[in-house]
Amino acid sequence: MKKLILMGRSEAGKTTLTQVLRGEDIRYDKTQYIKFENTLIDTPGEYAQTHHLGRALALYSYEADMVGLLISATEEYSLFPPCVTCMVNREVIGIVTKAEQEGANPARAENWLRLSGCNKVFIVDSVTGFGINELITYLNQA
Ligand SMILES: Nc1nc2c(ncn2[C@@H]2O[C@H](COP(=O)(O)OP(=O)(O)O)[C@@H](O)[C@H]2O)c(=O)[nH]1
Ligand SMILES: [Mg+2]
Repeated sequence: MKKLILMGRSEAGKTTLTQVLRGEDIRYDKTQYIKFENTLIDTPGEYAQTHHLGRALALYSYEADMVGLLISATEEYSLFPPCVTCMVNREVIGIVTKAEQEGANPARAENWLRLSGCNKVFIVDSVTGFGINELITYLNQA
């Protein structure tokens, strides 16, 4: 599987997605540091939410083959600026989480990710399993 680093604000669903991709049970676990385990790198949301820490994320992306930018489908706004994907020389994919949660608007989140430069966007729900197989297939073959 390609080595994937996940970035996005707190509560976007990064840790839950790493648990699902590893085939683990979902349990809440506040991410306090950049966690490198096998092919997945989980990051604290604070790094994406704080201007100068964002640069640390860009640097850390060099540890991975691919960057995943996450936005929850229930989110009211996007943290990622337009065309931000050019900050790193890795493939950047978009991942919309919580797609099947009540009140979700996955199309809006997908649009934000495309504006930020993601050509490929996966729409998933880690709790229901929606879209997870497509993402795993892509990580295994890309
Ligand atoms: N319904 C739904 N809830 C999710 C999903 N992903 C995460 N959550 C919930 O959202 C909360 C924050 O998730 P977490 O993975 O810790 O977010 P992180 O801060 O980005 O690591 C937890 O209560 C998760 O159970 C999803 O795809 N669907
Ligand atoms: Mg986390």
